[in-house]
Amino acid sequence: MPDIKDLCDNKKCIYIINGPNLNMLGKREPKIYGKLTLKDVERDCIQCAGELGFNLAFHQSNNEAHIVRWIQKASEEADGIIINPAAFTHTSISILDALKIFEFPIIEVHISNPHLREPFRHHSYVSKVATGIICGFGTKGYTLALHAMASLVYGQNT
Ligand code: CA2
Repeated sequence: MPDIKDLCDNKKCIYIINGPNLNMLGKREPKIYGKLTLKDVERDCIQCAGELGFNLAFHQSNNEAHIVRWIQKASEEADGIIINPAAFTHTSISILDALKIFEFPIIEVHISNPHLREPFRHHSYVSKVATGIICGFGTKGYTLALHAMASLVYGQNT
């Protein structure tokens, strides 16, 4: 019996989830996070996802509960999660627990390289369940993650 989602649309669905303060991208701290706004990043991801044959849901929240809810929704309808949990990377067991339920690839993205920064950024709860991690490539890390996701979900290099 085919899944209801496959009957409506047989494209793979990828969720990109962003954590707190990433709505400030391009507006503050350009030396660390670059000049592009989150809207610019979303536009680039929509284009890249289209080229890779994905449907894309792109979210940002400053609220941990919203992020947990999106991960739970992804468990019902997504084929992969790309997540930059921002500061929740280093603190959130509830995001880790939500991700543990997700059965498909998870790619953790960081714009900066947290390992070159303060010691409190060196530990990530999300890395415990991430299939792979991309960090230190600026906002380009998101489209790099989409390409990596394509090779994971289609089982080939694209
Ligand atoms: O490098 C990353 O992507 C981080 O996830 C960004 C988080 C930080 O807590 C992590 O350690 C590494 C912070 C996001 C804050 O984003 C801002 C963007 C522009 C201006 C101010 C904050």
